[in-house]
Amino acid sequence: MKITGIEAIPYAIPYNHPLKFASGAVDTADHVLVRIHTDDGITGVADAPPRPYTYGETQVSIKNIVEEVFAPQVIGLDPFDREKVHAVMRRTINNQVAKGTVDVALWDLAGRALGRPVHQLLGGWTDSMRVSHMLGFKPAQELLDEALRFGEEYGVTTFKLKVGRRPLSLDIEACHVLREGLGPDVELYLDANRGWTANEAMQVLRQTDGLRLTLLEEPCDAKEAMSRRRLVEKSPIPVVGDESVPTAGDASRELLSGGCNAICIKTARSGFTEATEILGLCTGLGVDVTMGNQIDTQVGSLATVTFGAAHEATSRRAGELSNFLDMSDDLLTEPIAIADGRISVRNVPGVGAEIDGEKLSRYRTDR
Ligand code: MUC
Ligand code: MG
Repeated sequence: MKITGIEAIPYAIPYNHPLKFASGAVDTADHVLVRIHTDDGITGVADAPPRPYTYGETQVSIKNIVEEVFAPQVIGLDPFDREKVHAVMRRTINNQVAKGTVDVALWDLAGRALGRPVHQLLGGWTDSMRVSHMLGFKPAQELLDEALRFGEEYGVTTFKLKVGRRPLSLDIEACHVLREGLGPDVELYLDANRGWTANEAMQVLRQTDGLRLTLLEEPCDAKEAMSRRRLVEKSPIPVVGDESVPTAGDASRELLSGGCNAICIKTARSGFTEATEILGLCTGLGVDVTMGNQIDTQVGSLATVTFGAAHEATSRRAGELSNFLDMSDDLLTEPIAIADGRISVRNVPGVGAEIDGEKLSRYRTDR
């Protein structure tokens, strides 16, 4: 089998409820759908969410790098020779989301060609993942209302609160209101997207002591190495690296230098291949992992479930899988359902994302 073409299709689907966080905000899913075609007529598909404020990539840059830089060197290769495709992509630095999306599309293609679900090819540990819902910036009472609604409607019992605001009292109050309103059994953890300094993060930890928060993600910029290390040493809860660790090399640097002691894995920026390397590093070192969300569509969320459910360590904690619910529409022919707080893998060949052609025509922005 040979790769005959790669399409990177820009599209835009508005959000009904924008998500705001310390490093940015999303009100439209202006993503890129990547399709890899072969001479066998089999096509692999994956979704790229550009996050300029996190990785510097845009919708235009992802389309360009995939179609103009990667595609000419990858066309003609066997899609099963993934390492050769990665060798091509390694010649371009950064561009993690573009690379990760090509990788997921290759795995999807492989699954379709072999007639096997990719969650099985990757590890086949379980068939569903518990869902964690990400709460963006809002007044405390609105956060509580949203969390209660997710509990009632979907059975979700784990929430990641976006923090990193100033004054710190905004987030401290939100933590207290959520814990009081949700009761002791709901899991709550924080993600500051580098919004604070390490010392501010310490102050928040002191003032939320007793609220049983479980994780603190990307509290400050990991480049502030000395203060970040001090925070990691003193924090009573694991400090999770997210945007500081898109590659296995980044993860090993941050873990070994004490910049974090847990890792957020995101298939959107690491694909399945590099996510597997990061996971191996973490399980080898005895470090906890979470399956993160890059504010993914349903196509992207299926990739996260596929990888997360494939391995024991990634399915231990709830994965961040529900923010597509805030979108006005999506591209799948069959929407993802959240039942009893869980999302199931799709037992079909590939990752399971069947794209609705009519919807893609409606939302694509290149025609
Ligand atoms: C997260 O976990 O940080 C926000 C920006 C981004 O790239 O991902 C999201 C969620
Ligand atoms: Mg994060």
